[in-house]
Amino acid sequence: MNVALLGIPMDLGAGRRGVDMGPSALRNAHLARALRALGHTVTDLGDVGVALPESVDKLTEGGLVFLTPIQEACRAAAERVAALAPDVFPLTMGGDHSVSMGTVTGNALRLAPGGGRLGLIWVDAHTDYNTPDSSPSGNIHGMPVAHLTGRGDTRLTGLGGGWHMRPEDIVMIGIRSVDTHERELLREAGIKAYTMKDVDQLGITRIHEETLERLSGVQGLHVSFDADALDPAVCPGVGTPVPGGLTYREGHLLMELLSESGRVTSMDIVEVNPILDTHNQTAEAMVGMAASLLGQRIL
Ligand code: 6HN
Ligand code: MN
Ligand code: MN
Ligand code: MN
Repeated sequence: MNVALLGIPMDLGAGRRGVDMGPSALRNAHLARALRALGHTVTDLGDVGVALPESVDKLTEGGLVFLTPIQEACRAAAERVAALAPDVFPLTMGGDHSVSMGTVTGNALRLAPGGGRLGLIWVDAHTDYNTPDSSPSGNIHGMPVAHLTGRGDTRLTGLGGGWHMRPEDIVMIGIRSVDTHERELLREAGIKAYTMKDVDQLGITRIHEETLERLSGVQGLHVSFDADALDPAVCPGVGTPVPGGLTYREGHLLMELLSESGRVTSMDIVEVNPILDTHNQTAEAMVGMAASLLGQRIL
């Protein structure tokens, strides 16, 4: 496969600094080499330009922290991804999770003019379904899924022209932290979310089967993998750690099964924060997840 790496070194959507160094940490953990070893042709497209927080004068607009520079970076990411050939597998590297508003939009626009029917597997401790009104923090990394479905500030819901994600084409896995009003919004929207309780009770195999069954009608499938979905023992280098996450094997099994399905067409790795990490452990774990999704097998 032709894999294109693209970094979006942005920490503007998170409440703290450092996650802008995620793409460097992933490159340093030999992401390209790991994928080449699997037989893929890997092209590193470099990074999308992102404004520095120090150079932005208007910090908060309508309850959204760093709205303008985040909108600009997401638009740039969407354009870069949308321009890639249909047979290329974009592996986009955050950055905080707000980058996925751009990458998911770009991948949908790649499917069809005006945006096709993309399935979204959101692997995360959080549902990231806050709107500007429901958000307790104003941090946009807690809001990307709501905006992708067309809820929230028009400057972020408009990234794909008129295109939006269908809520029924979204499945979340690894969930264990949801804000009060966010929970109501998620229920109203009818988005399927597998909590850690579901992971414990059903197991990854059944969740994988149900997920692909639910997403059987989509044209492409995007995996957005937030490093905080994995347990903080596996991925300590994240800004919003939550105990009780996916084990190392649960993460790999999910990626291995998705890989075997042959249906995944793009991936994000987000929220890797080397400042909070030990010895780049989090980036290394996430390189392993990408390798499993792109065909690495034990035997
Ligand atoms: N992430 N629900 C919290 C908020 O501020 O909206 C945390 C969001 C975390 C987002 O980890 O991608
Ligand atoms: Mn997230
Ligand atoms: Mn998260
Ligand atoms: Mn478990």
